[in-house]
Amino acid sequence: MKMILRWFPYGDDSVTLQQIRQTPGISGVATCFPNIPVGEVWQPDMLAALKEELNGAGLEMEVIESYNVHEDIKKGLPSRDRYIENYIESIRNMAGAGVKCICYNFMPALDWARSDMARELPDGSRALSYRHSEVLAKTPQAIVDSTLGKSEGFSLPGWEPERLRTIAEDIEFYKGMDEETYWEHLRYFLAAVIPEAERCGVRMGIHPDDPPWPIYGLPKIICDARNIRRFLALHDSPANGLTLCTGSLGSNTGNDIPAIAAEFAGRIPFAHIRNVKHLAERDFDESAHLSACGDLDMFAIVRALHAGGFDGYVRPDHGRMIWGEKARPGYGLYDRAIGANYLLGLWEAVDKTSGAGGNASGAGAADKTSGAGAQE
Ligand code: DNO
Repeated sequence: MKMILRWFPYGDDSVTLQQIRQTPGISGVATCFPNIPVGEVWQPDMLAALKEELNGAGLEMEVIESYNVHEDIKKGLPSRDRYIENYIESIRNMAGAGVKCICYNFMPALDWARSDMARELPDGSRALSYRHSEVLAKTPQAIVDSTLGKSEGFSLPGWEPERLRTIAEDIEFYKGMDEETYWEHLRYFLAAVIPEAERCGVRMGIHPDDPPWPIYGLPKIICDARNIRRFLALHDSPANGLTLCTGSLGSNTGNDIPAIAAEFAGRIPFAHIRNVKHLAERDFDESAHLSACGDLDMFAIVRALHAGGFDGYVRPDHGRMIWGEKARPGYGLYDRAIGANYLLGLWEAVDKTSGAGGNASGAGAADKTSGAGAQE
């Protein structure tokens, strides 16, 4: 297990690499090029330069999030083959730069959606939140505008302005597509991409739909255990995996997240671990990571991953804005640093009491595993 933080290059982040490096137990970052239009190839020289910057700061660049899938691929248009070729070329280039895991999603038109980017919680902190009726009461364009308007000047992953320009047409387009056709488009993509990823030693981790239920008539497919099972079987390869986003899947109160972690642990290259607090079935706030602050049992999730032999990357997910911090919504330093160390603490406790001897690695963790079982 390696603990990492998400970080955005080219001055597009309020958090510095030194701050990340000084956060105990963090071995590297999950990063991306939000400035490159979706569908273009990520060239070796950009990847090499970014890797050098990160390594120079004492951090690894083994995870890319998000390398987005062009809408034409999701729509199944004839032009998809050209975009798939570009996708594969980028995977090769990433592997050449030492990338081992790529997080992507196959959500139509919209990436994640929230009704409020900075809802004030009772303790005065601010968090992303979702109220189903508020989302449905607004047009998709109004959601896009209010989301982008609350970005504190930073790019928002999955909400690239050039992609969102066609949001209304895209949503119209998908209205005519049934879920089975959408599954077929995903299968087509995997059939082309996964063998190449496998050859390159890269593990792909699809991000679940967020929220994991249909909005605006868009097909949502990566949203529960049954569909994750179907997805993994579409292309049965260790390179075809799931990004376990506990907050996305956990927004659906019917999902048993520790059970999902247990069942799929070996096919999870990357885990985004965060908590959610429901106010109603489809209304939730993103809470602090601690189990006591939300509805998810973080200990049970970490224990299930550990027991399943999880050997991927973990990052704390969206933090709240606390202590007066101003940052990209969900991606400030303080709450994520607290979350990361809470999760590292859980992992250490599970590891030392499991008798398994530990499979932790990552900065600051590598030296702690020896003799773990001996203390029982
Ligand atoms: C939101 C993130 C998502 C995620 C992408 C992966 O903060 O969890 O944008 O990175 O869906 O492609």
